[in-house]
Amino acid sequence: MITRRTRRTMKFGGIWLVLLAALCSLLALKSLAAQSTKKQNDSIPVKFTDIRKQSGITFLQDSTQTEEKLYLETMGTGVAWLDYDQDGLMDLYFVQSGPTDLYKPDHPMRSALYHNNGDGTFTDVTEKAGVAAENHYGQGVAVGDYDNDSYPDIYVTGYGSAILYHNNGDGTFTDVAKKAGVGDEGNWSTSAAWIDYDKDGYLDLVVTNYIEWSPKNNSRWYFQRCQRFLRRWQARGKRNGRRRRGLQQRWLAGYRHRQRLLAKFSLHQQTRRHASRCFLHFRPRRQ
Ligand SMILES: [Ca+2]
Ligand SMILES: [Ca+2]
Ligand SMILES: [Ca+2]
Repeated sequence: MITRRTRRTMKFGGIWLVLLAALCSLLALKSLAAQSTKKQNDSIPVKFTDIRKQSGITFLQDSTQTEEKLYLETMGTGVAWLDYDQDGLMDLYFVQSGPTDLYKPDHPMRSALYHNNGDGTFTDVTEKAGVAAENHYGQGVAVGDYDNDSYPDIYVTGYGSAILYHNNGDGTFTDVAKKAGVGDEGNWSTSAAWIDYDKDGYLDLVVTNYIEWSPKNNSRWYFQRCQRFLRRWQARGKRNGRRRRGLQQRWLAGYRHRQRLLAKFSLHQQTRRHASRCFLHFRPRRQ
C-alpha cells in the first residue's frame, strides 16, 4: 500500500530527475556550442589577391568592338591551365580574338602562352612555342593529350576555323588541325571537350558549333530574334484576351519599351531599320 509520505517522496524524486535531465541537456548544448566556436576559430580564412601584374602576365583580350556592334564582338575568349612542358608547374594559355572586315587594328592580335617559372612569375613563350594563332578569331580552348605522348595538346575553337596544336615535347607546337581533320572550316566553333567515348585509350574530340553567322547576315539574325520575340509576345497577348484597341494605344505609348528592346539587342543603324519593319509587321493584335 502506498502511503501519503511515499507519494510525496516519489513526487519530489520525479522533480529532481526532471531537473537533472534539464541540467544535463544544458551542459551538452554548451559543450556543442563550444566545439562549434572552436571549429569556427580553427577555420582558415581564405583571401585572394590579384597578382597578375606582379606575375608578368600582360595578356589582354581584345573585344574587337566597332560601331556596327557585330554579334561576334559580344563573345569573349577562353583560357586554359596546362603543364605543357611537364615540369610539374601549371602554365597558362590565353585565347585571343582576331581582326575582322570591320576591325583591323595596327597591332598584331595574338594568343599567349605563359610559362610558369615556379616563383610566382610567368614568362611569355608564345613566339618560341608557336601558338600565337595570329589573325585567328579564337573562342574557346580544350587541353588533352590526344596522342598519348604524355605532353598535353591544345585545341582552339574559333570563328571560321579551329586549331589543333600538337605538343612536340620540346617547348614548341605544330598546328595539325587539317591533317587531323578537325579544322572545322567555315564554322563558328565555341567550345570543345576531349573525352575517350569508346574507351580505346585515345582521347576523342567533341566540338560545339554556334550559329550560322556572318557580318552580312548580322542584321537578319537580329531581325529573326526580333520576330521570335514579337511572336511570343503576340501569343501571350492572345492568351490574355486583351482587346486590340487598347494594345494599339499601349503600342503607340511603347516607345521607351522599343528603345529598351533595341538596346537589349545592341542593334546598329541598319538593324534598327529592320527592327522597325519587324515591329510594324508583327504588330500584336491583343488587348
Ligand atoms: Ca609547366
Ligand atoms: Ca600529346
Ligand atoms: Ca577514344
